Amino acid sequence: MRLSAEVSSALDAGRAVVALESTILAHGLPPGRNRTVAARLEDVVRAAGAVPATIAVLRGEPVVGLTGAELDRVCDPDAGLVKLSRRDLAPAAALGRDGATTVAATAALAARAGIRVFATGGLGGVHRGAASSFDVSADLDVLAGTPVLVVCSGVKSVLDIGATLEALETRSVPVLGFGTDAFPAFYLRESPYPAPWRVDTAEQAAAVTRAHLAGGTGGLLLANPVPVGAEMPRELHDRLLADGLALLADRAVTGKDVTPVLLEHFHTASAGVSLDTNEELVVANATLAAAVAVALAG
Ligand code: PSU
Ligand code: MN
Repeated sequence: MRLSAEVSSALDAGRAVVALESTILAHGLPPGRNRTVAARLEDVVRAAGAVPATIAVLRGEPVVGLTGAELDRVCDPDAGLVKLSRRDLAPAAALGRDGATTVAATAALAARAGIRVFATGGLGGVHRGAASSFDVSADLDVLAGTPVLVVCSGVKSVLDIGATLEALETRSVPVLGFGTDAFPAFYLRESPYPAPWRVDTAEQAAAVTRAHLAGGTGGLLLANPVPVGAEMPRELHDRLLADGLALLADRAVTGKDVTPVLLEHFHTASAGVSLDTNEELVVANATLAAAVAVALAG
């Protein structure tokens, strides 16, 4: 594993560092837009007083703290990065491949590097129909066993949100709503499900994180609703979701392609509305994650 000099010296000095994932860049956002989002995420983390560490695997080597040129590569569709969950890290390393890391893989590498706070868009979870497909994201099991705070906007409404919350309870993962009593639904500020705990400040989130990580069992989730002005109109959202689920069935999409295909459907069928929502929520999460990391370091 290679840490950038900036990330490594920040960690040595006990300064705030925020991990960022690369699957959202390589497989969650369209080319071009992904690079501007990557830069914006790093900018807001820095503006809040923390050091960004975007994580990916390049030529088999896990890199924590990508350079600008490495971000260009991750965001280049012609570079052909594969989507790497945690189970894919050893094959990618041994075979010298380039890959973008999901929440599961990023959390594992971040924790190995000593980073305690990680920002993303949405956590993977239990898919609709999981009772027969068994499609449950590795993000859940990995979070349960990895000492890191994941800051996200809940889980995508394309998932079975209730079942995902049940799975998080089973795995003893604390779930905190940030300034909300409702668990957020990614494109929408509220799902029909309550957030098990509520915090209203970065300091409170840091205190809970410190307490949970001291227990040594694993990670936790801070669910931050998409900013008010950036939420998708609910009717548009519900229509795209219904069409997207039908499209998955028509094309028999399964496995790791489900999330990227659904995200792309939302982005194209909404003519970019969902893209703006996605960008604003992940930027807000990176900003909040930096504030929590600063509070934790202080
Ligand atoms: N959040 C986003 N865009 C994404 C993802 C999350 O805003 O592309 C990615 C994350 O990397 C997450 C993955 O780990 O989707 C979940 O994929 P799967 O359902 O195949 O585990
Ligand atoms: Mn899956």
